[in-house]
Amino acid sequence: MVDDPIDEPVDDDPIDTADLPPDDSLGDDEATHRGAFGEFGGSTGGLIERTFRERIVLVGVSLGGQDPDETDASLDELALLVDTAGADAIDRVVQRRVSPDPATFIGSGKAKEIREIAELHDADTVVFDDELSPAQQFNLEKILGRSALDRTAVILDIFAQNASTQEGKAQVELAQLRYRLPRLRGSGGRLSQQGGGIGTRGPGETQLEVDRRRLVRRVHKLEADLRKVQAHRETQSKARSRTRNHAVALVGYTNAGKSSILNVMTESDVLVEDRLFATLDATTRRLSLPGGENVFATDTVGFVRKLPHQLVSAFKTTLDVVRDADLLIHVIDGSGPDPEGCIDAVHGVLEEIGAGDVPELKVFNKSDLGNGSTVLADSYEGSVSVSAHTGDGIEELIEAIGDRVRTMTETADLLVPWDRGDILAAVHREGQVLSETAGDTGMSIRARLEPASLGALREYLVTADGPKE
Ligand SMILES: Nc1nc2c(ncn2[C@@H]2O[C@H](COP(=O)(O)OP(=O)(O)OP(=O)(O)O)[C@@H](O)[C@H]2O)c(=O)[nH]1
Ligand SMILES: [Mg+2]
Repeated sequence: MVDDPIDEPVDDDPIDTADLPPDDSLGDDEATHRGAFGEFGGSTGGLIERTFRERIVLVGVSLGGQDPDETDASLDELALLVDTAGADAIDRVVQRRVSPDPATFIGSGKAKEIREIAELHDADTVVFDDELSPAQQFNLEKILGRSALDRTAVILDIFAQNASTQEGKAQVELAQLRYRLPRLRGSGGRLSQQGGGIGTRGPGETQLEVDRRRLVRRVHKLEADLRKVQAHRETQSKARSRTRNHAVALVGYTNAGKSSILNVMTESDVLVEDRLFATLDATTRRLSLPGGENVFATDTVGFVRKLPHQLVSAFKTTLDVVRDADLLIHVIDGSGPDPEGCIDAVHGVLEEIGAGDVPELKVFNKSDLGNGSTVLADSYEGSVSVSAHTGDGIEELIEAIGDRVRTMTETADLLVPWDRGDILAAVHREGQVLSETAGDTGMSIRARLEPASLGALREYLVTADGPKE
């Protein structure tokens, strides 16, 4: 960055894909083009160097009347994110400002101060807790003489490391590309390893155009691929709704224990790790409830404060599961430092993905690590305290899920005459049959049905025992 010839602060330069000329320079190349990052972002595909542990200075800004404790908590989390990404946070700088500086976010005086701190520590990179515009990032790198990244870049980096399935990889790559595209011009050596073409004027501009076109094409390809996955998901979810099994989704802050809870509830072996964003792909398991009915339970990606919007939109297909669920099992680490802050952050993301109205059941996990979970469960009505490790409270949790699901359907007894095979089929299709007894005049069936189906079948009802047994 230091020897970059552009001295003037630059404006944001969002890419307008419509203006880009058609690209025929790629030819067959595209078919073998393995993600943009192998080419544009170095061999690891991440923004953070991993051949050694980078030394990182963190910068947080309390804007306006923001509580400094909040900034501090957010920086603690940023340190954890940096560590998960494989680097060491060695110092932190906190600044108070009324509003962000448009050119450098923190102001150029403060930036120079941070440069001195970074030099003192021999730091490789400065990571800002807030999202920097491409121009701010570019200008900061010039002043700091080293890479300036933001929280978004760090989270994207972790996601890139953790993605394992094709869909997960595609979603992460799409998010990374959307993040990188507007930053191509301002990017320094690390982001552009194409023979020094990027960031220089003259012939470099042409190279930049080529790079952009490639990335834009890649974005379109990924979007198309993900749309196909989404169409497939929709077919699956239609099939699911025909069987009338309810769907619950485990949501919550990253590392709260969602996968662990799914595992103990369904005796599965979904990956559990003491690291942020261990789960990126949705896994669905059948969960048998005490009343005999089944629900589909899906484990989902964890949330975090200031989750990058690029990721939220790229993970749309995964997160649709959450929006379409009948019930959310909101897992909270009851032993964590700020459970309430985590709850708020999760609610924020749920709103963002259109799942704000899905009913939720709060589950305070890790009750084996102190009484935090039980105290919290007492203060939130209808919530449960559990430990995925010891199994404490899991039975109660499953019962609570059963109770909540039961309020969504009604149990009814029906008598279906033998000559009405069509009605018999309809009961099976639309409801969950709990028992069937062959009688003289027809089949006696006890089934859970949604109010609409119940209405259509009322002719065959023997009793309907209301929403709860
Ligand atoms: N002490 C204790 N640790 C737990 C409990 N449940 C989960 N953990 C630990 O918490 C860490 C995270 O658990 P996961 O189940 O991977 O959490 P997650 O919510 O799925 O996390 P992400 O997928 O990364 O968002 C792991 O180290 C677990 O062993 C619990 O009840 N007690
Ligand atoms: Mg998980």
